[in-house]
Amino acid sequence: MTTLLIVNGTVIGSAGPYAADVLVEGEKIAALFAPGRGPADVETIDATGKYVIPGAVDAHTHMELPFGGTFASDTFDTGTRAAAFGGTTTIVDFAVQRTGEVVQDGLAAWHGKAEGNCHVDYAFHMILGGVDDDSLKAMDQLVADEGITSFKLFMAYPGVFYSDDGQILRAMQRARDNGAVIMMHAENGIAIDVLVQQALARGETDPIHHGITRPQALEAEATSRAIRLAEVARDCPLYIVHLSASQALEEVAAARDAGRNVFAETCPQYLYLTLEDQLGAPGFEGAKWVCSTPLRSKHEPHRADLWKGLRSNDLAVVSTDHCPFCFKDQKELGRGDFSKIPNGIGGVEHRVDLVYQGVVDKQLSLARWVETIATTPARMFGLYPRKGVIAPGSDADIVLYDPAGTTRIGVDTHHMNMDHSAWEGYEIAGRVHTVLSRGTVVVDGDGNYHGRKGHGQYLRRGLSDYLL
Ligand code: DUC
Ligand code: ZN
Ligand code: ZN
Ligand code: ZN
Repeated sequence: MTTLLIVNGTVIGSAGPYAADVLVEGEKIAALFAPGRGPADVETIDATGKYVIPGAVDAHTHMELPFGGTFASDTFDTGTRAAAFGGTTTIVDFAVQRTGEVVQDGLAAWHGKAEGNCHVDYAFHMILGGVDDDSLKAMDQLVADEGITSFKLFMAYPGVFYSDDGQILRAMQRARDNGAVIMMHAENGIAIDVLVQQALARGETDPIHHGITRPQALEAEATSRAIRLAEVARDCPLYIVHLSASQALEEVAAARDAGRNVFAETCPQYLYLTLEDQLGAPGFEGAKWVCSTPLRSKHEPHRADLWKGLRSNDLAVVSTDHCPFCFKDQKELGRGDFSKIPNGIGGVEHRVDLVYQGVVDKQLSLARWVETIATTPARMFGLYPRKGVIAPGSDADIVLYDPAGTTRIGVDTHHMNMDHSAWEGYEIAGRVHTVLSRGTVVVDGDGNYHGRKGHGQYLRRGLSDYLL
């Protein structure tokens, strides 16, 4: 059993930073000591000048997601290795029940993709591609037996993942009964499809029309409708995914102020990137920034509002919605028709750094950085206190973060299986230094990789800490 002591670092906890030495025994954190008070004669890692934070938890990834006739380009192997490089030691990916498929068959297929291939620990949410009597029964079984305690529904993508309001209400009622969380892709897909067809009929085929045909009003409307449906389902816990815009945030904030059990996440792309970045890209290259919900205009206050939402806790979590597609042969499927561009941005490697940039920019405290990328996602999805905290008994998933370092993001240095980066040329003041996954150093301070495919284990999750 390995025993090592992380010395001289500054641990970031929910109450803020404090000096402590962290003892790791085997795969667990064994104890915290006042600086210098830990055992002698054990191997040490010197964390002088570093923040010691829990390994980050990305609660929203899509490895190998089938979309628009192709698949997200990261496998569980490449995607979780990239995650490790970026300080993310747990992912919660979305297993998919395709419409017409048995839920458990979809889950088995996802286990087949992930098992033995992951470099860091992983868990699943379940996407319900069709709500009916069988899938409702399957929800109970997944919660009781499979450690899957959250289900994602889509108000977008009619004909593919889409659920209508009746289906949504039934799934919410079932979740209220079995203790699960409902995660919602909140965009009015029926109305969006009308706008898309009208744009194409006018000959508006460029990537920028993806965002223009998904106005924030249709995100806000769907967010509001989901909140009301959850209210009718006796306050089924509702978690809005990839919230991108001010009006949708207002709906969440109003619901929370009214005491509803509603939560939301945003993603780094909405905190930094804009429709104008996409518009400024030459030719068809704007396709690199096609994702749903879409990037929003810099001439509206979305980004400032999202940072404010993270401070106020109206936004509880930052996840990536990591859904990479290569430009060549994948994004290019939509040349001449933006609606055929596979939707998604790859970012699983960069969330810890990009949210840390918010600390540098005085948008977030250190404690809030750690909460939004690690502690709250762990608590929200039933992984706490095994994950998301530096505490005795927790898994020794630990990141040493160097605030004096620099991170340059680009296709030449990233580890994701993508031929471009949505963040090309970004430079961040701060760097992931050392990464431990269950007591094993997987990335050392010089950036060398010591992890391996198969080290990552499947995590059966408990119920959310946020159930009423
Ligand atoms: N949005 C994306 O950008 N990609 C995958 C699915 C989704 O909802
Ligand atoms: Zn979505
Ligand atoms: Zn509020
Ligand atoms: Zn997603």
